[in-house]
Amino acid sequence: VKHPLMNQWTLWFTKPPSGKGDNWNDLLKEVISFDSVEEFWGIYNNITPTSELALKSDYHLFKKGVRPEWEDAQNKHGGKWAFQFKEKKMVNIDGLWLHVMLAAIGETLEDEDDGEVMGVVVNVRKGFYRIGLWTRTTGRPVPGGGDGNNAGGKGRSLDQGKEILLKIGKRFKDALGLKDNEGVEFAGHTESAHSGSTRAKAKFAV
Ligand code: M7G
Repeated sequence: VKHPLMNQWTLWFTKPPSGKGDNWNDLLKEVISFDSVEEFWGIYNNITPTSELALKSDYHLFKKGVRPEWEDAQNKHGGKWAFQFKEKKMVNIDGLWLHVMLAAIGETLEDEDDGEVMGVVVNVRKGFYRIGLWTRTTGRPVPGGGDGNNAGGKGRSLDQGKEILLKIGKRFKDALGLKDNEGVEFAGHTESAHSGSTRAKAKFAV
């Protein structure tokens, strides 16, 4: 028996640069798509744990049809919630990443008609791990909206849009088991792209 997920998901991997001249696009690889709980575990049990990946690797788990890139039509007006775990030896990154993936595919990070969650990401870096959650909007409705429900923030006021993003940020923070004083920060992708790094100035935090 297969237990279907609400959405189809695709796992992506960013491999570390092998030399100079590698650009973002050469390094980003689509791994596999799935739409059931059983397939998820089959994949999870057969891929390298985050804790064993080389520096500059990423896993991205995104809704099928959305590339894990700022440039994707469904991301270009969006942003991300993120938290950096700086004590790499102390943190159970495999457990945290599993928990966040299960929250994503189990659809517990947002309410059914929010249409905000695009995917989740783990970055392996020198000095930290970072887990992120990408959203379709930055709280304001996007041009053209998107498919279905309130996707793209259609028919939302600015206050409602921001409230939904803050709610998602809190659920993400809970999924990561963070303490009150450990804030997850939100930044729009446009700011990230312009600063040349995702360590862009946070727009808000929870
Ligand atoms: P990062 O992996 O988000 O954070 O971005 P880091 O600075 O902690 O490593 C690292 C770099 O990867 C960026 O400065 C970009 O050069 C590239 N990069 C990352 N993302 C998510 C994208 C993307 O969506 N599109 C493009 N074109 N480059 C990206």
